[in-house]
Amino acid sequence: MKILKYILPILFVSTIVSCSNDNDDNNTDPVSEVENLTLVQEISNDTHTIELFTKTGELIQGYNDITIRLKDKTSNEFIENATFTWKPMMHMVEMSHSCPKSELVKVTGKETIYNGFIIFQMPENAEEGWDLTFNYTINGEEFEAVGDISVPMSPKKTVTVFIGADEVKYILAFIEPQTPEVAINDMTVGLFKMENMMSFPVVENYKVMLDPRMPSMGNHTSPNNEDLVYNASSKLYDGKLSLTMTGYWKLNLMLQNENGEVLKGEEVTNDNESSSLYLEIEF
Ligand SMILES: [Cu+2]
Repeated sequence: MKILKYILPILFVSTIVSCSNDNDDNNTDPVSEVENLTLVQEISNDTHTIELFTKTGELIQGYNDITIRLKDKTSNEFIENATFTWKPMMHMVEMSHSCPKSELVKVTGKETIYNGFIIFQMPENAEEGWDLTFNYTINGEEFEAVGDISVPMSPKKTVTVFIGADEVKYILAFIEPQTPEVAINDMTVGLFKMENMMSFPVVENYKVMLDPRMPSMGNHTSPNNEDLVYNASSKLYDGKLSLTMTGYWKLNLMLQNENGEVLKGEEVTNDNESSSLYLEIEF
């Protein structure tokens, strides 16, 4: 009896393992490549299912780091050699528009996953919302899949749309740190120009000056912040954000073009407690 008690669980476990191996049609381990991610939803057409993943399992107004897998509905295998374009669209009462996004590319060193980012500058509301179209090619054959997506409002200001002194419409989005710490954090933002309803090119070689403040505590700042400068390899802006305590921080910003002209934002002084250009975090 005592021996049986040990053998039974072993038999049981080995049955599970062999079953899951039998059911796994794919030549790679498809679970491990998304193990730190959560499924948001699937978008399907007649032939394929696209699985959308983020860390939280949700999309939200602002920056979204999105990973996808493409599954063949007939074979249940993940497609490893597709090339993608994607097109987020907000359908508003008066007009439709897209938003800033990266390319959607195969993740280096992975078999089944593709990654990119989308910055939704507006949240959905009762009458207006977003959809996401994927156009993809597999072995020269073209496909399209489109689905509605939910983009609720961010509780903090993580993206801002404004017109600069040069009359250009800009979109500035908070990207990092996603998990702020009481420390000097690496900070990243994205800066884009709204050329028209569909085109949002990256703005290069500007500077974003940073002055984080705690309005609830005498509007104190923090030492050793570094302004955000353009990073040509990521096409984003990197700087240092010093956070000396937890709580609500207003990240006062000033945008400077390549000639050092301020296009938006004001210095924080005793008489001026915040800039008109800012982002927010709370942790
Ligand atoms: Cu909109």
